[in-house]
Amino acid sequence: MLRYLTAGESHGKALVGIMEGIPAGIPLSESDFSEIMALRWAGYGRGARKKIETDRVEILSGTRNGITLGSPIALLIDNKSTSITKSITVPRPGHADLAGAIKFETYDLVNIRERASARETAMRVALSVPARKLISLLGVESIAMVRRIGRISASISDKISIADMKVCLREHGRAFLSYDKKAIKKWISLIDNAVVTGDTLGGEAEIWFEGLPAGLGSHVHWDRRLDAKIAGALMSIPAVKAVEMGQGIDRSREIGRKAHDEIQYSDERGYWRPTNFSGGLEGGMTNGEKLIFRCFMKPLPGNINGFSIELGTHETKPLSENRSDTVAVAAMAIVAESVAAIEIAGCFLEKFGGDSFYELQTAMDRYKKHAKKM
Ligand code: EPS
Repeated sequence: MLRYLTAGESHGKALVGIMEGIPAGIPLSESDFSEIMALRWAGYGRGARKKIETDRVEILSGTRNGITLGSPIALLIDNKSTSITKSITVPRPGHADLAGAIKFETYDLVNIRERASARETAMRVALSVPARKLISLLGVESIAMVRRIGRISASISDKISIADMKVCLREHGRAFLSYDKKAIKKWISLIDNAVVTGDTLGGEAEIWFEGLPAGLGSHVHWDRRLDAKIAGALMSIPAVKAVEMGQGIDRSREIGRKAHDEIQYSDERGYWRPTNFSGGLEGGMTNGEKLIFRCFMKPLPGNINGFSIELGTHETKPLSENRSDTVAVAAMAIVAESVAAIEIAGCFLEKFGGDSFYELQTAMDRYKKHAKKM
């Protein structure tokens, strides 16, 4: 079983995280974190905070000489921006402010928004690194892309392999997680315009995982279904309001014959499907095809100018000036890929077990040989 916890307020001293259940024998050092942590900040349209934080991850426990021990892995990210002294009493619509204040019986909204902030996702991305390493050693690759910002969609060819897509993104659109130059051009003016008008934007991300064996997750109980685990993890990302597995929305409009992926067999590929409407998931389990899902983010409630009702006085007051991102869809894409990687790593551990990576790999190799013969 893989479990994790995070703690830390947006402008508190630090973010901390603990992950328990990663087996022994996986190479893990602090340099493994830098690329993905930088990618979470890379998106165009992020706020001033991006320039302040370095998001360097320190490993406090769980490794020795750069190898995991099988004991809990504790991580720390220092916050550079740490001063919030003034209280805030006018709740922002669309934020955790009001519901949180009522729930915790506080008149100071800072107490709520500091933990509700998406800053917390920095630690979840950091905690995904041991999980990402585990699944990558088992042959799994993944990628996160931006599919839409506001109403402007980018094209994403499903014919491109993850390896080629990574090269495209590096060359053309790291800050947008897209290779569609036309869409990127339109996104830039859309975002620049939103900065000028003091507004925010939402959008949609698409994530792929390749190399997953059939049979991760389980149909036998609701809480073991991989699609449920991934959807739950995605919906826990701040500002995410919807999730789609494969072409779930589009195919719900079709007749049954057009909604399911035909099964075929060849000696070199084993069982395979010419289409992938299901996004690689059937009955709550992987089916061996590429895992594809989408995650939808509402426009952030942070920057918006306007009025709201003050706590206690019930007077209409202007919203206090609030520093925020204009758009964070690219960051959300990386967070979505990260939390899904953790769920997938958990399913590998559930299926193949093992205190050491060697044990896990041996069990998986046996399973793969058996699956090929079926
Ligand atoms: C956030 C507001 C902004 C964002 C922040 C989320 O922070 P600040 O108020 O300090 O400028 O930049 O995101 C992060 C700090 C991060 O690491 O992603 C909010 O109100 O949720």
